[in-house]
Parts: sequence; C-alpha cells; structure tokens
Amino acid sequence: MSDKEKPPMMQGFKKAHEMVKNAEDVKIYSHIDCDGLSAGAILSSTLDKLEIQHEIEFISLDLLDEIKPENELTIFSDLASGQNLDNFLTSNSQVLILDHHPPLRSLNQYNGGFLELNPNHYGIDGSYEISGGGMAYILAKTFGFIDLSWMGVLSAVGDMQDSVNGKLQGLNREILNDSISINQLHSYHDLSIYGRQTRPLFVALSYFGDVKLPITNNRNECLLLLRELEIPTFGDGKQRTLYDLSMDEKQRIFSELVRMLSREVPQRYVKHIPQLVSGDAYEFLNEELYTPLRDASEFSTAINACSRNKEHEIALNVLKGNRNSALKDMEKLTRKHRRYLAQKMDLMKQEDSLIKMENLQYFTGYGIKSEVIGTITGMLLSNGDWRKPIIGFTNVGDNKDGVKVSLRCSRLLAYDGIHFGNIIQKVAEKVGGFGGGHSVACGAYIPESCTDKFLQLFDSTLNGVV
Ligand SMILES: [Mn+2]
Repeated sequence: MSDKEKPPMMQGFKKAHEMVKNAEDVKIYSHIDCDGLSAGAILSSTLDKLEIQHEIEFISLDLLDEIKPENELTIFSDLASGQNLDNFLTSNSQVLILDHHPPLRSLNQYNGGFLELNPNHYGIDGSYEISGGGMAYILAKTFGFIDLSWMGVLSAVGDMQDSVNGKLQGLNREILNDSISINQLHSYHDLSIYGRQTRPLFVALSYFGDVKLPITNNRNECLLLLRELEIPTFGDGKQRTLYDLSMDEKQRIFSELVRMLSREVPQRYVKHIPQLVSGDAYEFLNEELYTPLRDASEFSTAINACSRNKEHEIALNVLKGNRNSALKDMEKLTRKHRRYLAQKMDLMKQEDSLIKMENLQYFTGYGIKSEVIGTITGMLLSNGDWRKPIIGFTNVGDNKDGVKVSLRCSRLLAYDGIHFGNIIQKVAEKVGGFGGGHSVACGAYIPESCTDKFLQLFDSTLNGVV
C-alpha cells in the first residue's frame, strides 16, 4: 500500500515514529489510571527497546498546566487533548500527544514540533474503539513491537471500552487480534461475572449486580443456587472458580441468570438480558493460572489498586515484566484496596446513606478517597434501585475546594439509549464544573457550593428519561 492510500491517522503515526526515532532525550507524562499506566508501560518499553533515554511520570489532569518543557521531546499519553498546553506551544521542545479523549484543538492546528494524534479527529470513537494504551501500542507497532499488544487490550478493558456490548470493537479489535496472533492471548465468550480466576464461584456470583437479584450480596443463596444446578463448588482440592467450569455448567448458570433477571426487569429490557449476563473474556496466556494477572478484568483491578494508592512505580514494574518484588507489592496493595472498599461499604450501609430523589439516588461520601469514589458508587448500585442512576460525591482533597462526582448505573439504562456521560457533562458545565465519560460510568468536578443545584438540575434533566 502506498502512503497516499493509508488511512490518515497512520500518516500521523508515521510522523510520530520519526519524532521518536530521532529523539535522544524523552519525557513521558501519562495518566494515572489503568489505561494511562498501561500506555506509559507500552511507551517506556518501546523506548527501552530502541535504547532511547527517557523518564516517565504519571500525573492527574489538574497538574498538567504546571508542567514546563525540559526535554527534547515530551510525550503526553492518555491525556492533554482536553487541556491547554500553552507552556509547550511557545517552546523549542517537541511535543507528541497520544490521547483518545475529546480534543480541544482541531486537527493539525499546530505544525512543526507539535503533533497531536487523537482518533476523534479521524472519525474514530475514542470511548469505545481505542484507548490511550491503544494509541501507544499503534506507535509501538510502527517499530514492530507486536509483543506489547496485550497491554493495549488491558488498557481498553481498564477504560471499560467493552462495557456496553461486552466486547472490544474497532481498532481495539485489531490490537486484540495482534495479541492473539502471537499466542499471548485467548479471547472467548463467557459469563460476565467478575473474578474469573481468583474468586470462588459462589463469591463471584454474589457480586453479580447490575440488577438486584436474590443472590446479590448473598453468598448462601449463591451456594444454594449452585447446589440446585448441580455445580460442585469444590474440585481438584480447591474452591472452583468460573474458569474451572465446563461449558455445560456455564450454560446452566447462564439460563438461570436470564430466568431470574427476566422476572425482575420490565418487559422492554428483557431482550437486553443476554448481553448483561455474557460477554468476551480476555485471558493472558503467559501469566500464571489462578492469579489476577491471567484475566484482563482482574489485572486491571490490580493496576487500579496500585494507582489508587499512588504506587504507580509498582504497576509500571509489573506491566514491564520486572516482576520479583513488584508482584508481591501489588498483591499487598490489592488486599489493602479491598479492605478499604469493604470498610467504606460497611459504613455507607450502616448509615443508610443513599438518598432518593425523583429520578436518581445519591450519597455524600466525604472522607472517601476521590480515587475510589467511582468504585464505591458502582458497588452501591446493588444496594439501591437499579432503575435509577447513583451519584456519589466526595472532596477532592489536597487543599482544593472542588467536589468530585461519580455516576454509575445499570447497563440496562444504556441499552435503553441513555448516555449519562453526555448528561453529566452538560449539567456539570451549567454549575461551573466539567465532566464526561461513558454512558454507564462517568464523573465530574464541580464547585462545592453547587452540589444541591447540580442534583436538582440533574434530577429535572432526567424527567421522562428514566
Ligand atoms: Mn484512557
């Protein structure tokens, strides 16, 4: 294929390839979530392989305007498309942005040493078709480093790009196929129950919670159900996990979940139930069985546990394959993370903190670390009314006076056509904040004095919608 026939984004990557190849001193800034960490690991591994000296730093969006150009080439990864980069526009430092968030600047607004690659400029959906890690991987692939593709898949899963229809699509699918082609990864259709490798089946089942069922948060009910379905919970000297089940056993659980859900939800949702119960699983074949690293969802949780404890270095080491002590450290952080979540959940339940409005429910989780407010909001979903979204508030911390808002809802509402990411963006802007995200998981930052106004506006926006 000649250059002219290549899709335009690839021409951009060709330029990026040249920029990176010719650089001798590189600084990478990547975002602090699972996608950003994986993207950073892909870029850092790429530069390692090219023997290019570099530093990497993981930062949150609000710190971006404090950064000054100090290196020959600065790469921004999984961030910066939505931010002002005035410090860099007037400097001699070369800038490469690899982001997938909605861009502020139009395509090719800047030339010379400033290159911004964003799928949204090329008609590619940055929410579902490619992640920040995916963009980093496409660059890595121009150097032939297909072995880094598994991290591109992990990034997409970490960013919940498969959250709505249960599978990766668009460029994500191509990255997935690269990984499959070198036997790094196995992709298969499975029950969408979290904890495939590490959780005993009856525990994993009890967390099934887009819609509240008799088994939700009830391990005894789960054990009874498995007994009824004649699925042993113990085998080969250990508790069985979802991974251990035969196709036939999975089919029995699938049918039973569909039956239970059909009884709970209004008729118009029934056709969406199979999507809720099953989806694609991604298994990393080079990782050890029954560890969180073997399954993409569980791996992304482990990375998030590092990130939420501000231990980015540990995540980076695990991702880059420097496993020895990093792996143990990561396990410790995962346990700590889980304990923290359980404590906060207990507190929230004791205080019965979920307040109901006409079209939504909310809680004020002041004291919950802003990094985990989204996770807690999602966990509370199975305690409230699944027909309405849950909104959680917490302080941002670090002496800033804003409030972080998180929203989670059942995927059934998204199947019904509601996009809460777009709604929260508009409502946040009306009260002087900013926000956005996915249809079923999104967030915002708003001034603390505006939380009541925000809730009222949000609630009235949903009149007739939910
Ligand atoms: Mn991202």
